[in-house]
Amino acid sequence: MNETITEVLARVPQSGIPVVAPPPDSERKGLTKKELAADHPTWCPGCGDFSVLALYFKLIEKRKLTHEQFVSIAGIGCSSRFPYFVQAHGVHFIHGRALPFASGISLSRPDLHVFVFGGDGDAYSIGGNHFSHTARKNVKLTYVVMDNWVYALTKKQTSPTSPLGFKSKTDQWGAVDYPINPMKQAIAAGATFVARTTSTNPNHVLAMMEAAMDHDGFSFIECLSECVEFYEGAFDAANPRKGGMFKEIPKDHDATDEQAAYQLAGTDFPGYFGILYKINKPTKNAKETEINRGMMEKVKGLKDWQILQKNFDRLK
Ligand SMILES: Cc1ncc(C[n+]2csc(CCOP(=O)(O)OP(=O)(O)O)c2C)c(N)n1
Ligand code: SF4
Ligand SMILES: [Mg+2]
Repeated sequence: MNETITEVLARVPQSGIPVVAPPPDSERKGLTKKELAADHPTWCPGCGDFSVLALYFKLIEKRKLTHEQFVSIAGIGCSSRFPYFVQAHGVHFIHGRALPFASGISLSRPDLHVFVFGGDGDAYSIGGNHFSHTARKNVKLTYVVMDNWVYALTKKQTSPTSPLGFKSKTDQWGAVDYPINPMKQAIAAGATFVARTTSTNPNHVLAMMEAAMDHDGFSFIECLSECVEFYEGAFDAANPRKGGMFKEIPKDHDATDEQAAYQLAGTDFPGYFGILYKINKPTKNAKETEINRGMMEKVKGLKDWQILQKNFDRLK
């Protein structure tokens, strides 16, 4: 009996793709923070991005990952310089295009942990469309957006998350455009894991990264990360050391409830921190693996040129 594509896809196991990379060879040791630290980061002293980098090293060390098990990818921006500072496989790609590049890696090497880093401009302006589409496709990767509410590398322009009234080189009299809400956008686009954290709370950043890495699907972390040069004090209200408040998501929040997650995401700044939304649904990786498996079955025993010939014959 011929199955429809929907029937085929319905058979795709949710865990069709390994959630974690295969364990390293017993002789291989996991990387240490010391081994991972590359050149001296060129960020300004006090930049929030240092904390995210240090916690990424901690994550790799804690999970005993080796070079062949993960990759770090970024677009362009101060935050996107990230892969330069990680002594491991990585790519510093085009502004706003880190996600499509990372998707290609994830789909062709689903055994890898694919981590993508970037800023609010990279993610929500020039890369805004890729953000929505990667989320809806549920490509298995972790996207950490280091949001400083400004274009920092290019020296202070208004970003999509800059609040109303923010004075910048592009809004000398104060920003007039309403800022976006990244968590709401991610939920609406179909992301299956949406979390929010802040670089001033290291334990929380690490916990979010660990949970994201273990999620079988598109995991998104909105991480507040202060630009001390062009938006000093932006997140003081979320930092208890600066007289602010760090409120974790209420314990009784049901992270599978889309409406509840959307509502929490809309809470006025400083809002809530933690996992707002998390559901399981088949990844693009799992679906494509299944399609590939089916195709391989059909062409079993044929030589490459015969498969090619078959394809061209079909196009006639
Ligand atoms: C196609 C293209 N357009 C514009 C730029 C200039 N540019 C480089 S980084 C950047 C914004 C970076 O802001 P964000 O992503 O928030 O990173 P941050 O520097 O704040 O960490 C812009 C507009 C570019 N490099 N490429
Ligand atoms: S300009 Fe801002 S975001 Fe860029 S390195 Fe300096 S503090 Fe960090
Ligand atoms: Mg920015």
